[in-house]
Parts: sequence; structure tokens; C-alpha cells
Amino acid sequence: MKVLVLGGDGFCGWPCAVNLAEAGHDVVIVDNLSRRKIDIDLEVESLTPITTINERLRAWDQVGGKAMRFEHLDIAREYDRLLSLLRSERPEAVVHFAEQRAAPYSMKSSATKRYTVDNNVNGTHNLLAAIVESGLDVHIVHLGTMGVYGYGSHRGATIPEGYLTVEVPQADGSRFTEKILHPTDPGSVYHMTKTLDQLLFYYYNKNDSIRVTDLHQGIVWGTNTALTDKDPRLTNRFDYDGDYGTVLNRFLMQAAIGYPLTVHGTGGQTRAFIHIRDSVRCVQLALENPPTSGEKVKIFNQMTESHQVGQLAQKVADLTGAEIRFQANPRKEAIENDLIVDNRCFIELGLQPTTLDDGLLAEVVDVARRWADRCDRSRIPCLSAWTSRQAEALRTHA
Ligand code: NAD
Ligand code: USQ
Repeated sequence: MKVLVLGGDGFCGWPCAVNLAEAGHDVVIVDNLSRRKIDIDLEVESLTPITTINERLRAWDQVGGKAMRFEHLDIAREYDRLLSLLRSERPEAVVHFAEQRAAPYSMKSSATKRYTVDNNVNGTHNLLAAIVESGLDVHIVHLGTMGVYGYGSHRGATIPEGYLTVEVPQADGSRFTEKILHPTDPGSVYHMTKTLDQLLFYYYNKNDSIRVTDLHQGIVWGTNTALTDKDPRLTNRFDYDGDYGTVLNRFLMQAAIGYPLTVHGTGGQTRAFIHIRDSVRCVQLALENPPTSGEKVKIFNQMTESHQVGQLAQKVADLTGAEIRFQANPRKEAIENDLIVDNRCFIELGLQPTTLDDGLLAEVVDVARRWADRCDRSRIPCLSAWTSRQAEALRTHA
């Protein structure tokens, strides 16, 4: 199948693109390389040394992978080029990773808030409008987030895969039931853009019958897959800094370099996780099981396990002997929350989850140890505060 991978140079997108090529699909990577430019602006680099996109593609060719092409294109700003690309390539599917994905980066300043909204909402809308204008029947597989459901008010209820069945009381005392999009409760400007994406998909699916699978993904951990491990030039990125590093990979890297694990607040926050190998597999499963014509947006919870942040830190500490340091929380978020998630769709499609207990934690510590000398310790603290109140708390506890 011909597939455009938007954002295919990024952390989730690159291993996904090589996996789809390996599975025999005809892959075109589309990326504006903005993530690499943000690294330059923030004066930080991936812990693992990554090669340029063209070097990656050459290496992929040399290890015998099915050739992929690269299109340097900004989907949020170059609508006409995006439309021409769709018309010339005529893809059967588009996998959409191309968004600004860090919550702390999105909360740094009004400039980064505005950039995140402009980039993410315009990018998704341009894609939908271009598909309609092209007249093609393209299946969109979008990487959304578990964060659209919010963390805090579920009161022990299981989070369904996108839709909630509700009972609506009528004036005459009768009730009817309805399946609605699960209410959203974003915790950052970034997460808010994902809730807006959901509405865009809902509308274009209803109005234009665009086929969409929206993957509500949890926090991705790990670094490489068997394919990106094939050659050092294929290595995936590893973000560890206070803006882009995500919690579990940060803890593993911190343990590897002897930096106390940075638990925000009490560590009572519960989040959903998935290993990069499973993330890649899920995208392939979603692509190969598309919605039928006229079917409403398919929503899958792309996660394999939930953990409390403090317990995760303890697990990493038990494994490595690392020290844990509780920090003032830069985020405005619930101190503690429950998180019970229905993820049946992928399990029924055959996903066999890779769990934290599969020995992979140690593997990631090894990756981090190997590149420890590339780490700039001054970039580890999370300094992006959600409001002036959190900024004040960070100053007082510094
Ligand atoms: P990333 O920043 O590493 O990759 C995103 C890629 O998209 C980058 O290569 C970037 O250059 C590109 N991009 C951004 N805006 C673009 C634009 N306007 N035009 C073209 N290219 C553009 O992020 P990631 O971790 O790979 O995340 C990919 C997707 O998965 C995101 O949408 C993110 O919200 C979602 N997601 C990620 C995680 C995670 O833990 N990393 C978890 C859940 C969901
Ligand atoms: N946290 C710490 N210490 C740290 C870093 C984070 O305690 O050093 C805490 C945060 O306060 C938060 C939790 O860990 O409570 C998760 O933070 P994170 O940065 O790992 O994850 P998040 O900001 O939610 O974003 C990441 C990805 C995003 C994706 C999301 C999936 O960057 O693209 O959408 O995970 S989810 O969390 O399921 O919504």
C-alpha cells in the first residue's frame, strides 16, 4: 500500500516508517524537520547521536530496506504543496505524526503556545481539507493522546475507546441512550490541540465520509526497534531534556548518569505507557484494519500498562540503585489520579504487549549509559511552569 508518513523523521515516526517499508508498503516520509530546528533553538541534542534524514535513508537502502522517499514539506503552512503531493502520490493511507508534541514546550511562553496551536490544528485541518479537495479515498491514521480524556475525574470508571454511552433524561421523565465522544479534559495547550483534532476528525468524517483511525497513545518509552538497531545511522532519537524528555525515558537516563530521579510533586500521577516497539506495531495494525466506507471515526487506546509516576521511579531505583528526589511540580495537574483503560481493540487485533517487566528497562539504561557523555546535565530540570503560581514554587524550591 502507498503510505505517506507525516512527521516520519520524529521519535515515533522514524521507526514506524522503516517498519512499514519492511512490511512491503511504499513509504513517502513527509517532514519539515521542525523538531531538529527546535533542538537547535533549545540548545539541546538527542542523547543518541542521530544522522540527517538523507543519511538515514541512504543507510536504510544499504541495509537492504525497501527504498523510501523524503519530501521536505510543512503541512501546516504549505497547503498547495500538500495537495499536489496527495494528487501525485495518490496514497491509500496517511499516517499523521506531524505535530508539536511536548506539553512543557507548549507551555513555555505565549509564542510556543501559539506555535503549537497554529502548527497542530492547521496541520490536521490542512490534511483533511486537502484530502477532500483531492477527491481521493485516503485512510488517515492519526497519533492522538491518552491525555484527551484528562487525568483526575474518572472516579474509578474505565476509560472506553473514544466513545461513552450516556443516558439523557427527557422532560417527560423518559431517557434515551447515546454514544458520544468521551468528554475532553486537556492538561496543557499541547493536549488541548489533540482534543481539537478530535473534533476536526468528527466533522470531516460526518460531512465528507473521510475514513479516520485516531490512536489515543500513552507515553512512549524505549528507543530503538529491531530495524533501527540494524545500523548506527538508523538510530532513533532519545529526548531527555526538561521540555521534550518524557518521564520514563528521563528516569532511565537519570539513573544511568547518577542524577537523582526527578519526581514532580508527590508522584501520585498515574499515566499510560507503551513501548516504542508496540507503538510501531499498533500503527501497522491500524493501517491494515481500516474503517469501512461510512464508518465513524475509529478510536483505539494505544497503551499497554498504567503506572503511578512515584512507583515508576521506585522501580527504576530498585533496578539501578538511583536516588529519588521529589520536586516542586511545574505543572498544574491533579496530585493523584486513577487510570483504568480499555485497550481491547489492539489486543483483539493480536498485539502482544511488551511490559516494563520484560527486561527492557535495563536495555534502555544501557542505551543511556552508552551515551552518557552526550548528556548536558543543565538541561535536565523541567523549568516550563504552567502558571505564575507554579513558576513561583519552582523559584522557591530551587
Ligand atoms: P517528534 O517531535 O519526535 O516527531 C514529530 C515530527 O513531526 C518531527 O519530525 C517534526 O519535525 C514533524 N513535524 C512537526 N510539525 C510539522 C509540520 N507542520 N509539517 C511537517 N512535519 C512536522 O514527536 P513524536 O514523539 O514522534 O510524536 C509523534 C506523534 O505522536 C505526535 O503527534 C504526538 O502527539 C504523538 N504522541 C507521542 C507520544 C510520545 O510519548 N512521544 C505519546 C503519545 C502521542
Ligand atoms: N513527570 C515527572 N518527572 C519528570 C517528567 C514528568 O514527575 O521528570 C510527570 C509529569 O508531571 C506528568 C507525567 O510525569 O505528570 C507525564 O509527563 P510526560 O512529560 O512523560 O508526559 P506528557 O507531558 O503527558 O506527554 C507525553 C508526550 C505527549 C503524549 C503524552 C501521552 O510528550 O506527546 O501525548 O505523553 S499521555 O501522557 O498519555 O497523554
